[in-house]
Amino acid sequence: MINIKSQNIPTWCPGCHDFIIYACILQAVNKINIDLKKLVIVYDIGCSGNMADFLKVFGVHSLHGRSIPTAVGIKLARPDLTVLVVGGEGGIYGEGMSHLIAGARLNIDLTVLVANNQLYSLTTGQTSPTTPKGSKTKSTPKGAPSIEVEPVGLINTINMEAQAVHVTCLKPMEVTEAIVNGIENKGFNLVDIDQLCVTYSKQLQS
Ligand SMILES: Cc1ncc(C[n+]2csc(CCOP(=O)(O)OP(=O)(O)O)c2C)c(N)n1
Ligand code: SF4
Repeated sequence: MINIKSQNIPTWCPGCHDFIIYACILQAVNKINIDLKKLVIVYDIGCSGNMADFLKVFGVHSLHGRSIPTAVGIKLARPDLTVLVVGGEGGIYGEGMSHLIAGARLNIDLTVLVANNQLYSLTTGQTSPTTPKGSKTKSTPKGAPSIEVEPVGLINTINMEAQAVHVTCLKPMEVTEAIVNGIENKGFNLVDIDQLCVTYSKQLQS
Protein backbone atom coordinates (compact mmCIF):
# COMPACT_ATOMS: atom_id res chain seq x y z
CA MET A 1 0.00 0.00 0.00
CA ILE A 2 1.41 3.36 -1.04
CA ASN A 3 0.70 5.93 1.66
CA ILE A 4 1.16 9.51 0.51
CA LYS A 5 -0.74 11.18 3.36
CA SER A 6 1.45 13.78 5.02
CA GLN A 7 1.57 14.27 8.78
CA ASN A 8 -0.63 17.37 8.46
CA ILE A 9 -4.29 16.83 9.26
CA PRO A 10 -6.49 18.38 6.52
CA THR A 11 -7.96 21.71 7.57
CA TRP A 12 -10.99 21.70 5.24
CA CYS A 13 -14.39 22.37 6.81
CA PRO A 14 -16.06 19.20 8.13
CA GLY A 15 -18.06 17.70 5.25
CA CYS A 16 -16.15 19.49 2.47
CA HIS A 17 -15.97 17.41 -0.68
CA ASP A 18 -12.27 18.21 -0.99
CA PHE A 19 -11.84 15.28 1.43
CA ILE A 20 -13.38 13.04 -1.25
CA ILE A 21 -11.04 14.27 -4.00
CA TYR A 22 -8.13 13.73 -1.61
CA ALA A 23 -9.25 10.15 -0.93
CA CYS A 24 -9.72 9.51 -4.67
CA ILE A 25 -6.17 10.67 -5.42
CA LEU A 26 -4.85 8.33 -2.70
CA GLN A 27 -6.83 5.48 -4.24
CA ALA A 28 -5.79 6.27 -7.82
CA VAL A 29 -2.10 6.34 -6.90
CA ASN A 30 -2.50 2.88 -5.36
CA LYS A 31 -4.46 1.49 -8.30
CA ILE A 32 -1.75 2.50 -10.74
CA ASN A 33 0.98 1.52 -8.29
CA ILE A 34 2.85 4.60 -9.38
CA ASP A 35 6.57 5.15 -8.82
CA LEU A 36 6.52 8.06 -6.36
CA LYS A 37 9.91 9.28 -7.59
CA LYS A 38 8.20 9.98 -10.93
CA LEU A 39 5.09 11.78 -9.64
CA VAL A 40 4.74 15.56 -9.33
CA ILE A 41 1.60 17.42 -8.30
CA VAL A 42 1.21 21.13 -9.00
CA TYR A 43 -1.39 22.85 -6.83
CA ASP A 44 -3.31 26.03 -7.58
CA ILE A 45 -4.29 28.48 -4.82
CA GLY A 46 -7.55 27.89 -2.98
CA CYS A 47 -9.13 25.44 -0.56
CA SER A 48 -8.50 22.63 -3.06
CA GLY A 49 -4.89 23.72 -3.59
CA ASN A 50 -4.27 23.48 0.14
CA MET A 51 -3.98 19.75 -0.54
CA ALA A 52 -0.30 20.62 -1.07
CA ASP A 53 0.10 20.35 2.70
CA PHE A 54 -1.72 17.06 3.03
CA LEU A 55 0.05 14.92 0.41
CA LYS A 56 3.63 13.74 0.81
CA VAL A 57 4.74 13.79 -2.84
CA PHE A 58 6.98 16.01 -4.95
CA GLY A 59 5.05 19.13 -5.81
CA VAL A 60 4.77 22.87 -6.25
CA HIS A 61 2.15 25.09 -4.59
CA SER A 62 2.05 27.63 -7.38
CA LEU A 63 0.11 30.89 -7.88
CA HIS A 64 -3.60 31.40 -8.41
CA GLY A 65 -4.33 30.52 -12.03
CA ARG A 66 -0.72 29.61 -12.77
CA SER A 67 -0.67 25.92 -11.90
CA ILE A 68 -1.01 24.75 -15.52
CA PRO A 69 1.97 26.72 -16.92
CA THR A 70 4.03 25.51 -13.96
CA ALA A 71 3.03 21.92 -14.78
CA VAL A 72 3.72 22.46 -18.49
CA GLY A 73 7.24 23.64 -17.64
CA ILE A 74 7.88 20.58 -15.48
CA LYS A 75 6.58 18.23 -18.16
CA LEU A 76 8.63 19.86 -20.93
CA ALA A 77 11.80 19.62 -18.81
CA ARG A 78 11.11 16.06 -17.61
CA PRO A 79 8.80 14.19 -20.01
CA ASP A 80 9.35 11.00 -17.98
CA LEU A 81 7.39 12.38 -15.01
CA THR A 82 3.67 11.96 -14.36
CA VAL A 83 2.36 15.45 -13.72
CA LEU A 84 -0.98 16.22 -12.05
CA VAL A 85 -2.59 19.59 -11.40
CA VAL A 86 -5.04 20.14 -8.53
CA GLY A 87 -7.00 23.40 -8.35
CA GLY A 88 -10.34 25.10 -8.11
CA GLU A 89 -12.43 26.40 -11.00
CA GLY A 90 -11.66 29.98 -9.95
CA GLY A 91 -7.99 29.40 -10.68
CA ILE A 92 -8.27 27.04 -13.65
CA TYR A 93 -11.33 28.45 -15.49
CA GLY A 94 -10.95 32.06 -14.31
CA GLU A 95 -7.53 33.57 -13.81
CA GLY A 96 -5.87 30.60 -15.53
CA MET A 97 -8.28 30.11 -18.44
CA SER A 98 -5.75 31.07 -21.12
CA HIS A 99 -3.33 28.48 -19.72
CA LEU A 100 -6.02 25.81 -19.81
CA ILE A 101 -6.65 26.60 -23.47
CA ALA A 102 -2.93 26.59 -24.26
CA GLY A 103 -2.46 23.21 -22.54
CA ALA A 104 -5.39 21.66 -24.40
CA ARG A 105 -4.19 23.07 -27.75
CA LEU A 106 -0.75 21.60 -27.15
CA ASN A 107 -2.29 18.30 -25.98
CA ILE A 108 0.59 18.05 -23.53
CA ASP A 109 0.51 15.02 -21.23
CA LEU A 110 -0.98 16.41 -18.00
CA THR A 111 -3.96 15.50 -15.84
CA VAL A 112 -5.76 18.55 -14.49
CA LEU A 113 -8.19 17.93 -11.60
CA VAL A 114 -10.61 20.79 -11.00
CA ALA A 115 -12.55 20.92 -7.73
CA ASN A 116 -15.53 22.76 -9.20
CA ASN A 117 -17.63 24.21 -6.38
CA GLN A 118 -19.00 27.14 -8.41
CA LEU A 119 -17.47 29.68 -6.01
CA TYR A 120 -14.22 31.26 -4.93
CA SER A 121 -14.29 29.47 -1.60
CA LEU A 122 -10.98 30.24 0.09
CA THR A 123 -11.80 33.93 -0.19
CA THR A 124 -15.25 33.25 1.33
CA GLY A 125 -17.65 32.66 -1.53
CA GLN A 126 -17.44 35.14 -4.40
CA THR A 127 -18.81 34.32 -7.85
CA SER A 128 -16.63 32.14 -10.09
CA PRO A 129 -16.71 31.20 -13.81
CA THR A 130 -19.14 28.33 -13.13
CA THR A 131 -21.53 30.12 -10.78
CA PRO A 132 -24.99 29.68 -12.30
CA LYS A 133 -26.21 32.88 -13.97
CA GLY A 134 -28.48 34.81 -11.61
CA SER A 135 -27.09 33.35 -8.36
CA LYS A 136 -26.75 35.91 -5.61
CA THR A 137 -23.29 35.59 -4.13
CA LYS A 138 -21.20 37.77 -1.88
CA SER A 139 -19.77 39.57 -4.94
CA THR A 140 -22.98 39.57 -7.00
CA PRO A 141 -25.80 40.59 -4.64
CA LYS A 142 -28.09 41.28 -7.62
CA GLY A 143 -27.31 37.94 -9.27
CA ALA A 144 -24.33 36.70 -11.32
CA PRO A 145 -24.63 38.42 -14.72
CA SER A 146 -22.65 35.99 -16.90
CA ILE A 147 -23.45 32.56 -18.27
CA GLU A 148 -21.43 29.70 -16.86
CA VAL A 149 -18.32 28.20 -18.46
CA GLU A 150 -18.99 24.64 -19.62
CA PRO A 151 -15.53 23.03 -19.27
CA VAL A 152 -15.99 19.72 -21.11
CA GLY A 153 -17.59 21.40 -24.12
CA LEU A 154 -14.89 24.05 -24.08
CA ILE A 155 -12.04 21.52 -24.24
CA ASN A 156 -13.81 19.50 -26.93
CA THR A 157 -14.18 22.65 -29.00
CA ILE A 158 -10.52 23.53 -28.62
CA ASN A 159 -9.02 20.12 -29.38
CA MET A 160 -10.89 16.84 -29.83
CA GLU A 161 -7.64 14.96 -29.11
CA ALA A 162 -7.58 16.33 -25.58
CA GLN A 163 -9.69 14.38 -23.09
CA ALA A 164 -12.23 16.07 -20.82
CA VAL A 165 -14.68 14.42 -18.44
CA HIS A 166 -17.14 15.59 -15.84
CA VAL A 167 -17.58 13.59 -12.62
CA THR A 168 -19.05 14.24 -9.20
CA CYS A 169 -17.83 13.69 -5.65
CA LEU A 170 -21.19 12.01 -5.03
CA LYS A 171 -19.75 9.09 -7.06
CA PRO A 172 -16.20 8.76 -5.71
CA MET A 173 -15.40 5.56 -7.61
CA GLU A 174 -15.99 7.43 -10.87
CA VAL A 175 -13.70 10.21 -9.69
CA THR A 176 -10.95 7.68 -8.95
CA GLU A 177 -11.47 6.02 -12.32
CA ALA A 178 -11.29 9.38 -14.10
CA ILE A 179 -8.00 10.19 -12.36
CA VAL A 180 -6.56 6.78 -13.30
CA ASN A 181 -7.71 7.21 -16.93
CA GLY A 182 -6.23 10.69 -17.02
CA ILE A 183 -2.85 9.48 -15.81
CA GLU A 184 -2.85 6.55 -18.25
CA ASN A 185 -3.94 8.61 -21.26
CA LYS A 186 -0.93 10.25 -22.86
CA GLY A 187 -2.25 13.69 -23.68
CA PHE A 188 -4.06 16.59 -22.05
CA ASN A 189 -6.72 15.46 -19.58
CA LEU A 190 -9.25 17.61 -17.77
CA VAL A 191 -11.23 16.03 -14.93
CA ASP A 192 -13.94 18.50 -13.92
CA ILE A 193 -15.26 17.42 -10.52
CA ASP A 194 -18.48 18.61 -8.89
CA GLN A 195 -17.27 19.43 -5.39
CA LEU A 196 -19.65 20.74 -2.73
CA CYS A 197 -18.45 23.65 -0.63
CA VAL A 198 -20.58 22.99 2.45
CA THR A 199 -19.82 26.40 3.93
CA TYR A 200 -20.67 28.83 1.11
CA SER A 201 -22.76 26.88 -1.40
CA LYS A 202 -26.08 27.87 0.24
CA GLN A 203 -25.78 31.14 -1.69
CA LEU A 204 -26.21 29.20 -4.93
CA GLN A 205 -29.81 28.36 -3.99
CA SER A 206 -30.68 32.09 -3.89
C1 LIG B 1 -3.24 36.18 -8.59
C2 LIG B 1 -4.15 36.03 -7.42
N1 LIG B 1 -5.41 36.49 -7.51
C3 LIG B 1 -6.26 36.35 -6.46
C4 LIG B 1 -5.84 35.75 -5.32
C5 LIG B 1 -6.78 35.64 -4.14
N2 LIG B 1 -7.36 34.32 -4.09
C6 LIG B 1 -6.83 33.33 -3.35
S1 LIG B 1 -7.71 31.94 -3.37
C7 LIG B 1 -8.86 32.68 -4.38
C8 LIG B 1 -10.10 31.95 -4.82
C9 LIG B 1 -9.95 30.49 -4.94
O1 LIG B 1 -11.08 29.95 -5.59
P1 LIG B 1 -10.95 28.65 -6.45
O2 LIG B 1 -9.80 28.76 -7.35
O3 LIG B 1 -12.26 28.34 -7.06
O4 LIG B 1 -10.57 27.55 -5.35
P2 LIG B 1 -11.41 27.06 -4.06
O5 LIG B 1 -10.96 27.89 -2.90
O6 LIG B 1 -12.87 27.21 -4.37
O7 LIG B 1 -10.99 25.62 -3.95
C10 LIG B 1 -8.52 33.97 -4.71
C11 LIG B 1 -9.32 34.87 -5.56
C12 LIG B 1 -4.52 35.26 -5.26
N3 LIG B 1 -4.07 34.58 -4.21
N4 LIG B 1 -3.70 35.41 -6.31
S1 SF4 C 1 -14.77 26.90 2.50
FE1 SF4 C 1 -15.86 25.40 1.24
S2 SF4 C 1 -14.35 24.56 -0.20
FE2 SF4 C 1 -13.25 25.61 1.47
S3 SF4 C 1 -12.77 23.99 2.95
FE3 SF4 C 1 -14.70 24.94 3.59
S4 SF4 C 1 -16.30 23.70 2.63
FE4 SF4 C 1 -14.37 23.23 1.58
